[in-house]
Amino acid sequence: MHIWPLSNNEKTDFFESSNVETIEQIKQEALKALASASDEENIKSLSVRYLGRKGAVTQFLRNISELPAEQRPEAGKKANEVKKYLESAFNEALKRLEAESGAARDRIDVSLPGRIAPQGILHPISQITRQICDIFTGLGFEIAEGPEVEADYYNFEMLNIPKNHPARDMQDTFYISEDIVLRTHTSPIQVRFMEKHRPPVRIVAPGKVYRCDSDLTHTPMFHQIEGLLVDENISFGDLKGILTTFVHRMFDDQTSLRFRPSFFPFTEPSAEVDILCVMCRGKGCRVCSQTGWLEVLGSGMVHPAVFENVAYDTSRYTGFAFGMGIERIAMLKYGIDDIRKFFENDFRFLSQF
Ligand code: 2U9
Repeated sequence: MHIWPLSNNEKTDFFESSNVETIEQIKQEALKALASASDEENIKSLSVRYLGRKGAVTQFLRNISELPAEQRPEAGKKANEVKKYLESAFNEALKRLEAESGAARDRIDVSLPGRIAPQGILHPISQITRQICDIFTGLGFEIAEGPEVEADYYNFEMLNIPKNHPARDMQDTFYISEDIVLRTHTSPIQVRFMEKHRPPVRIVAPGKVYRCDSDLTHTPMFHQIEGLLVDENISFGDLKGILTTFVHRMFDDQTSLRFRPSFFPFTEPSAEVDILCVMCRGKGCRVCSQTGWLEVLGSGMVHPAVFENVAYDTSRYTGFAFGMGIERIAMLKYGIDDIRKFFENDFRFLSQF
């Protein structure tokens, strides 16, 4: 028998067969449909189809009054039982579905491959700084650090660079106030260290320095590493020995050095150090401006005036100091021609190191 959908012309048949058998058929058909309902929407529409205002069970109940009087009590009882039974069957089915989808949501598939987090690298300047520090710590030096915002006193005065000294113009200083500057070199670290420690002193001082300068080879902030060795009987020969070992370890044993006389207020005598061009090996190229040599370091014997400022006995102690720009060393080591590349944070550039 066809139970659903009920159309007006089917109504008559339905009345006539409206008895216990019919309501049982409605129940079986509803349960069959429920068994193949796969989602919440299906179940809810079945609930409307059988138990809703115009649903089959509701219609059946409504039409009981038209049955012969003796059939009414049993049909009514049975129809109410079916109604309750289907209500709870639909509710159960909805609950079961919810529990199943919750379990699926919470389930973790441990066989799925893990997500690989991209791994960063140290900035090339940090890598070169570490390499340089490692070479000097291997030679018995300690690492020293100090403030980037520095007193004029430590950045200049203590290093034999008085106010109005022409050497101040060389360094294009950023002034915070009349007496406070952004350090123009890492030398004040070494002055502060000498104030606190008696010789022997063997330190390297790496860090950021600031100069009001910007072009292809200069940036307002760059990195330096300076070294200081103070003890009895330290000579220019020791300076040459340490710097030669450093250059050979940083580049290779074939990289010769050339010491040229120079001037710095804090060292006397002073020398600039050239290395054999790492690109053309002395033949002459664009990088070394056809000279075959590259300037990489400044150095000298510490000026006695600097020792006097930190109350070191100049009749007993001598020492040497040196300084280099870390970007310059990194550019030569990696063949980079524009210093600004280090500061643009272009990951395509940085990820090559
Ligand atoms: C103290 C005494 C002496 C450090 C020195 C240089 C020479 C030098 C430049 C290299 C390239 C700076 O980055 S750069 O522009 N440095 O030429 N620096 S001697 O002399 C000192 C330091 C501290 C107490």
